[in-house]
Amino acid sequence: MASELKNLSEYSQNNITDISKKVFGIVVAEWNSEITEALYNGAYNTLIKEGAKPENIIRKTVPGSFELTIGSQWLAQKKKVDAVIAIGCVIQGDTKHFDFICNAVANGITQVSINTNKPVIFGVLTPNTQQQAIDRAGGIHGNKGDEAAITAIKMLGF
Ligand code: DLZ
Repeated sequence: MASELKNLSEYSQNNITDISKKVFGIVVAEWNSEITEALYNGAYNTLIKEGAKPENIIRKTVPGSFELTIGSQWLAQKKKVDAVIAIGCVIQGDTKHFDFICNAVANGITQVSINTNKPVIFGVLTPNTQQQAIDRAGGIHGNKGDEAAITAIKMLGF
């Protein structure tokens, strides 16, 4: 059971929440865009598959993962938005940038979620290598964008 919960990409809906009237914000970081676009496509397609309307999915793009916090806040503050998904990919490098960015976005979107009282989902990959990112953006470990979308839906059914 625990291992099943490690990967929601195979998740198939039979329990939930009608999301046909729910509005989703997705904020996407441009850094490592080949990865973040794959994550975005996974999240978008999963929301559509589960019943969201295309016109109810609002996408915004920010330069890097560090900016996901303010991007999430701008979306979450919109009255009509029910949940936000923050998508980024921070790859470990030789400097401390990785730690600063990862900590900032994890803490930042947590604060946005608490302050706006809306789910803000952490769809940020923090791999050691590009290959680990590819493996999680539609590769052998599924697509974490799908999982972020399912997490948002589950939170709306809370
Ligand atoms: C500067 C930087 C670096 C080194 N690496 C990444 C990364 O791997 N992933 C990512 O999303 N963004 C990175 N950035 C950019 C920062 O998130 C941010 O956009 C800049 O520091 C400007 O605030």
